[in-house]
Amino acid sequence: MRDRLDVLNSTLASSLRVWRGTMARAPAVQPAKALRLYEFEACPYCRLVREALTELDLDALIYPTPHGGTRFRPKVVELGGKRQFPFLVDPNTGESMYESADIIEYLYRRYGGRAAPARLLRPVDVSTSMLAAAARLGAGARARPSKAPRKPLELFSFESSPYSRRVRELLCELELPYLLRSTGKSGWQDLGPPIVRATLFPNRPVQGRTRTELLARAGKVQVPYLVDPNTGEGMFESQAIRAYLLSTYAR
Ligand SMILES: N[C@@H](CCC(=O)N[C@@H](CS)C(=O)NCC(=O)O)C(=O)O
Repeated sequence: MRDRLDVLNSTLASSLRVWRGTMARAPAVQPAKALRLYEFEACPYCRLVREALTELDLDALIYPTPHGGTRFRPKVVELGGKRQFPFLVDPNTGESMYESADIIEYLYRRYGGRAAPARLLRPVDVSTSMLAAAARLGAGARARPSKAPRKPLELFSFESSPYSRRVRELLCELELPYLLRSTGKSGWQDLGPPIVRATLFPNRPVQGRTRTELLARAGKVQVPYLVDPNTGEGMFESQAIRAYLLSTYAR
């Protein structure tokens, strides 16, 4: 019951952002080396950057920096000089930057081959992202004690996915770094849960960079899908993934 309510609440958070961070369009250029993003789930500005990652179909190494976190917060001060999030490092160009609007602009121009969406709606974006964070009642805001993994985990997810959000929030609270595999939808036929797609469009071939990869690796296209290279585990289902993360990494 608690889990169902939480999924419902996560759906509300996505609705407050009018489901931005759902559809993906292939980038003009794929970065050769993974982008690095220092951020936390409950941060409204970070959410705007994560939406852009989905919409640009870009993967990124996520270094979670929740309040009270000690694993990656100091690194941001060391690299950029101040404690502010999001903070992007692009090892392909040597660029690093604060400010969500600048990061989004940079990602669109450098990798999207197109201009970023106009900033006219920026106040609306920021305020609805704040409302979405408030709706989540502090999930993905504060660090909890955890064991550090040897290698980053890997998560197939798209920003607005209500189930994926619950996994990302826990990864964030446990300060577990992960390679975010952007798994945005490739067309309107992909909208809705996997079961709807399978019923309405059973013969539609799977499309999209990570979607085809997910099908080949795990046998179906559903997010979240977590891979833990430290233990060899690979699993679907947000509830099972959360239970796994808690039993493996929480102290
Ligand atoms: N204008 C900045 C605002 C960023 C900002 O205020 N971030 C907050 C988190 S939402 C922060 O870094 N707070 C310091 C902290 O969490 O310790 C942007 O758009 O990136």
